[in-house]
Amino acid sequence: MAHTARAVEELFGLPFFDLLFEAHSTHRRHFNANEIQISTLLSIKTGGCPEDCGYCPQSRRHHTGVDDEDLLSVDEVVAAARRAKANGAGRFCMGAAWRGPKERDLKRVTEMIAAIRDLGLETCATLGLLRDGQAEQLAQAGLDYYNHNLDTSREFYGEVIGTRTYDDRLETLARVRKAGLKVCCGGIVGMGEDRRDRAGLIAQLAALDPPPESVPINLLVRVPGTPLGEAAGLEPFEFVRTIAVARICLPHSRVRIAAGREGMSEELQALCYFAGANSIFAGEVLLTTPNPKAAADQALFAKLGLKTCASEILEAEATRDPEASRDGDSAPRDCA
Ligand code: SAM
Ligand code: DTB
Ligand code: SF4
Repeated sequence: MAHTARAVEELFGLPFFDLLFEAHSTHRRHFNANEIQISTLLSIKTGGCPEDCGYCPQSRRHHTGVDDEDLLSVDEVVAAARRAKANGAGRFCMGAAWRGPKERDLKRVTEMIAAIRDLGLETCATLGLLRDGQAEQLAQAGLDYYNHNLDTSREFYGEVIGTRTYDDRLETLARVRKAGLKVCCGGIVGMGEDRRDRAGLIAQLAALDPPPESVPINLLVRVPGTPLGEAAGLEPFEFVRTIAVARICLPHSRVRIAAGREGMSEELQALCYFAGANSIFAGEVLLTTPNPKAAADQALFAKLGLKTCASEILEAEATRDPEASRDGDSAPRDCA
């Protein structure tokens, strides 16, 4: 279904319970509403990034105390992936503070991907802009997902990022799709954008053809020393509305509460899960900022009767059911 930005903005304006009812009904039609997918994040190359993203503690233009470190070794990353698997993660995501990968670095990342997939984990990488042929190299190594966010609406984008354009990002997303990778693409809210921008972002995500399989919604983590370190923040019900609208407009996608869960109450997270969020990052740090402890997440899941799901892709392969991990299936997806 095509969603114009205006139509999406109208969804935002529904009475809260009407919006939640529609979102939760959509959620149940396409997913098991009691299951959550868990990804673990690792920063494989931290800090010193040449880009100027106004929210990011890893830009070398901002003074945040995040040091410029080298790309980790394959052994270090595989050891972290083993720990993640032991802690119940189904997907292992690697982030690098680059504008985009250099060929030599990409080679090491492809070795990491192959080794992690051998452990029985889905793999995801977020390495910045990709040039021609790089997405294919990642696909060949066995990468499942590539994360590259649009971050906000086209209109608000220039307020936050100056060193690469919205179209640069769309181009990378097209390369990722063309190489046969699954797309993980979302954005950030709470940067001082208005509702129209949040609607514009979701309309743009829903207009990707096909839409992203995975949609991270980051609530800005305000890091002192970044231009957005003192942003006003977002009213919690507006965050729930954003999740709900994303669920309605992207009915087949996994919607993830990405950054920003640290500091959210259990009740707020529960409302987000009811509104259609069905994925999180687990582990005590995201890339450089804190995230809730695994034990706190598990305690909340137990209170809500939520189960975590293992790897959808690898399970589907194991049962030789290639349809199970595809978008567009009409039966609710059950991934445990
Ligand atoms: N350097 C690569 C890039 O930008 O494409 C990959 C890593 S970058 C840190 C991945 C995403 O993290 C960004 O697109 C942004 O959406 C999110 N992010 C970064 N800093 C954040 C913050 N302070 N709060 C919330 N999300 C953040
Ligand atoms: C995404 O959308 N959010 C994650 C992941 N993709 C790479 C990153 C969040 C980073 C939050 C700030 C930090 O920890 O440095
Ligand atoms: Fe660099 Fe990515 Fe941070 Fe932008 S979001 S400054 S590209 S690490």
